Amino acid sequence: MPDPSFTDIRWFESIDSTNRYLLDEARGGAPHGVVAVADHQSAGRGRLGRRWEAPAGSNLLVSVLLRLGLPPEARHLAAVVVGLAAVDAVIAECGVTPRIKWPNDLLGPDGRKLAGVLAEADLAGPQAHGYPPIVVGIGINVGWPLSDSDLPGDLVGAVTSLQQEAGRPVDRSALLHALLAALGPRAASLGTPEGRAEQASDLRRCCVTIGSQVRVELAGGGFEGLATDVTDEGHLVVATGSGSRTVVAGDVLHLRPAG
Ligand code: BT5
Repeated sequence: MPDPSFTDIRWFESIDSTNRYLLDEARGGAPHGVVAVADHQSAGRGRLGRRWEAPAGSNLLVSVLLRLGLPPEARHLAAVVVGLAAVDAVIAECGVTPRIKWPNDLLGPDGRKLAGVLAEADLAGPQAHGYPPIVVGIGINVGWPLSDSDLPGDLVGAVTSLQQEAGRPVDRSALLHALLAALGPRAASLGTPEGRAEQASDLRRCCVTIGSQVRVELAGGGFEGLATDVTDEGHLVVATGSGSRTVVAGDVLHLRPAG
């Protein structure tokens, strides 16, 4: 059974972006827990203005509206719990164990991308407990791509799907319900510092970035170092020649994987 918070599920045959839809709904006062799902997005969003690709009817494209009253320093954990719930759901439904690449990609066993998460806060709208609602969207590659020949050139070798990894078709609706069931308790636990620390420690357990040599790309430039930990707020700690740096948001390239 899905958590009662995530029972208002609005399933669209086609929409521009489920994140855009829920941000607009949030501005109109929609409550915590509304879920938007699409068979197809005409303008699926990645982070930093990038695009999210998925042929109609093939993958799980879902967003949730979270009004958790999270203080700004803990806001990243909203995206973390969606990523962790997706890991739970993939393990339960497919028997495949994805790892998380910080900040929030799910990777298959050989490091190809299975899913991506996009969190957007409505900083302009009416706020929950003084803090903005957050829309977290996730695209999980369920039935597409079936092989590299399905992919545009720039994604060849970098992307996989649950069907490829599990070796059999995976049901999108069952995956969605498993994700929402796992998300309920994870999102609720963000209400206390202890719960937030618990989610961060679950992230540590499945974060393949920790122990990897990384390049961090930031708006004003980048740097390299060894990713050593994530903080209780879910931020990445990177040891560099000139000391330790904590990364709140940014793109990470794994230069040399852990182990
Ligand atoms: C992400 O961005 O990984 C976040 C993706 C979030 C998509 C969901 S779907 C439901 C909700 N509604 C939305 O409009 N968005 C969310 P980023 O880390 O920026 O990755 C984007 C990059 O991944 C692209 O520039 C491509 O290189 C690559 N990419 C595009 N489609 C992909 C796919 N299906 N699988 C793997 N990689 C993909």
